[in-house]
Amino acid sequence: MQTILVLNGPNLNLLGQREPAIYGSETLADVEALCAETAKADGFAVTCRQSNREYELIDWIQAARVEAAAIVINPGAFSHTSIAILDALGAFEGPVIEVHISNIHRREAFRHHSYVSSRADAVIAGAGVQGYAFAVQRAARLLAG
Ligand code: DHK
Repeated sequence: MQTILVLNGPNLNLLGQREPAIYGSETLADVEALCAETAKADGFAVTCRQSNREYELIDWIQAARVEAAAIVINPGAFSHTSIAILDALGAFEGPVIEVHISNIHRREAFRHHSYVSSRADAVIAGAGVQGYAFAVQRAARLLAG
């Protein structure tokens, strides 16, 4: 069974507690369960990881070159700052789906640009945590050809 790597960046460990008016009341555990359930329905497995550290996300993206068929990533604030994460994703050959829980285009100007988007095969923003389910479904569809 092929694996979809689901990566969450900084502060997403606080989902459900952090600014619920923006990010909702569901927890990271809820999101990871949703991804696993969605992937299973399409015949895929997921590996879910979260880190507040840029280097750790980069190491997991590099490992995905041999361990995963697709990546679903919410880079958190690193979306807006990290050329290093963009470069790591550039070295990954499978589909990359970028997720933002909030609609970053309706928020502060500094959130409007994401470095990751230039590598992403699809970008989902503003769908709440349901965006992760859409992202996993899209990755599964791209992998199924
Ligand atoms: C999550 C974050 O932590 C922010 O830094 C981004 C993103 C938006 C989200 O909507 O999931 O700007």
